[in-house]
Amino acid sequence: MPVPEARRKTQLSRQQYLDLYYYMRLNREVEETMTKLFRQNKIVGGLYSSLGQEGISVGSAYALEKKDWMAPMIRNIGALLVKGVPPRDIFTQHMAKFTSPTKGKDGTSHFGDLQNLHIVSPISMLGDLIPVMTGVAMAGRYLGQNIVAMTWIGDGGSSTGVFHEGLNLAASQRAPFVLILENNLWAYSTPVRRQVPLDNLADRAKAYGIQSYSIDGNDVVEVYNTTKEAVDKARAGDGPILIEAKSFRRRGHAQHDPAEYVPPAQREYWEKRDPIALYETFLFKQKLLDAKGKKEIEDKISGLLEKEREFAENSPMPPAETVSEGVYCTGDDCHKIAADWQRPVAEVMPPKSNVDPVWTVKGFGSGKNASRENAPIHFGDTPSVENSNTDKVPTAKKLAGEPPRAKGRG
Ligand SMILES: Cc1ncc(C[n+]2csc(CCOP(=O)(O)OP(=O)(O)O)c2C)c(N)n1
Ligand SMILES: [Mg+2]
Repeated sequence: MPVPEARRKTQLSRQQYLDLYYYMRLNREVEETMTKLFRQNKIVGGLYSSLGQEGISVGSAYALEKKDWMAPMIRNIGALLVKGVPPRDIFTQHMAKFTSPTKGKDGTSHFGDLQNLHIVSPISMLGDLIPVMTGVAMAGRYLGQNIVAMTWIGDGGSSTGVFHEGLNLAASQRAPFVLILENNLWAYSTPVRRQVPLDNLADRAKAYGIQSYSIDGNDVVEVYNTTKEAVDKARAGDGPILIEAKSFRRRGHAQHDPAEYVPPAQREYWEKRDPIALYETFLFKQKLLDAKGKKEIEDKISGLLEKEREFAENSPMPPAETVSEGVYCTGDDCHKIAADWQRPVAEVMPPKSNVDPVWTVKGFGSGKNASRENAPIHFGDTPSVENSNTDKVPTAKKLAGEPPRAKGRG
């Protein structure tokens, strides 16, 4: 449902309207630059396009505050830009350069920024970010930070088990969490109608008793207004909210996919509804933008991207001797992740427990080291008595109150 223009105009300041335009144009230009780099064989990994879906990434991320958290998926470069990621990080990341956030260890967008921008890295397994970001939302509430967490999911991803588990968890915990469901009509080559028996994917929210909206994803102002309302409600304690933004994936799944399975009439329909062209018409009509202002924005973007692309192209590939570094986290010498406690630690930890820390299972004891009634849950892996560090891993017999055997294994 299109939002009446009167309502649209009262929501944002002139600068904010222009910000939305700037970020949508920047989103498109960053991706266009990467398409060219891909064709020059300079992109190392896969390249996914959000052509025609820029209004969703930009409008939804723009509704977040600086302190809020988000986790983007492959088609959310616009959300990264709005949150403050410089284009050079996106270019260097896709080119696997040593200057990239992952120091050349990834060829797509698997990077985040936990310290400053509050971005959790994408997880490739579709839907897994839903319980993760529910956890972030709950942690923020627990720590009294008054934050909202957001992530995105596709129409295909909304059919994974973890989507439902995650949303149910968020609902039952009333987590301050907003989920944007980008219904772009295709999941790889599968049309949405062949995989979900619903007209509106927002109806999935009914199963969890949470609020939902179904909106036009090609109308950036509608995306922003709806998301802002949802973010405000979630922050106020109304629980999680699902927003289905309807759109269309204008390119193939990734660069390798010509998407010849898409009916031409469908493509034609959506190409006429380009979100940037629609928004530009709106801005001109409302006298929020004119030809001079448009040229200024275009010059700003091309100037910025030229510098950022040059930086990326001139950056070195990772030195060979760093190949094994940073693959597995080795603790503080790898990177420090420490909780940023907003309240005294003692206040947020559970009361000290006097229960033995090993989980015992009554009558479940036939492992290598278990010979009596109760066994630690990993009984097969517990060290033999003479080698065991009894402070750390009590053996089955110790737990059962038996004297340890002198030698050998059972
Ligand atoms: C659990 C899981 N299953 C399959 C895949 C492989 N896969 C990656 S993207 C994709 C299609 C996703 O479609 P959709 O969720 O609609 O998102 P879109 O690509 O349209 O943005 C598939 C099947 C995966 N990454 N994770
Ligand atoms: Mg899809």
